[in-house]
Amino acid sequence: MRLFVAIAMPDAVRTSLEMLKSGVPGARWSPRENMHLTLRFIGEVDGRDAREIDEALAGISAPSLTLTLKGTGHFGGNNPSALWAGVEASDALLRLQRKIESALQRIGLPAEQRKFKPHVTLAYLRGAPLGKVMEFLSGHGLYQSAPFPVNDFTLYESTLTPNGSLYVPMQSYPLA
Ligand code: 2AM
Repeated sequence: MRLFVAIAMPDAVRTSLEMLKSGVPGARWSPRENMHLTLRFIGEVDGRDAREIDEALAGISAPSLTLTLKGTGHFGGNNPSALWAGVEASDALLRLQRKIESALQRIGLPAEQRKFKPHVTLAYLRGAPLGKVMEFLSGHGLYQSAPFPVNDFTLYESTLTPNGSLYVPMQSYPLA
């Protein structure tokens, strides 16, 4: 199974993100139920590893936090591959991400090579005109969600379907 660890977006935040989802031809907008902030992508593991991962995550002790989504951006430079909403800088979020990273390394997962760039993916792009992407970004640069509490994080299973990825929450872990 293909796993990742993420923070699910509260309903009100999903609603605010829904309003961003238009104006870019070639965008495959993320369905409302998929909206999340990835803390750690794990990838393909077997059942035994999944149990170890679950135990490692259950052993994490970290405080609950407050986050605010802020601004929009894209990945892929001049050949945009994704649009996302950004996250206002949060030391508590970075500390949580580091705890998850070290807990997973302790049970033998290879270190994440990519720098952590907190974001909520809004759309994957294929052949979207750069001008439209830039218009989207300048039009939504001031996007900001209300601050929201984060009281847990979740281990998700990602299943590929003909209609895109389906993200199924497997287990949530409370923050203190
Ligand atoms: P994305 O939202 O930027 O696409 C489930 O696929 C989640 O894991 C998504 O949030 C995705 O990030 C992230 N993800 C998928 N593949 C990844 C990879 N190889 N490295 C890091 N994160 C990945």
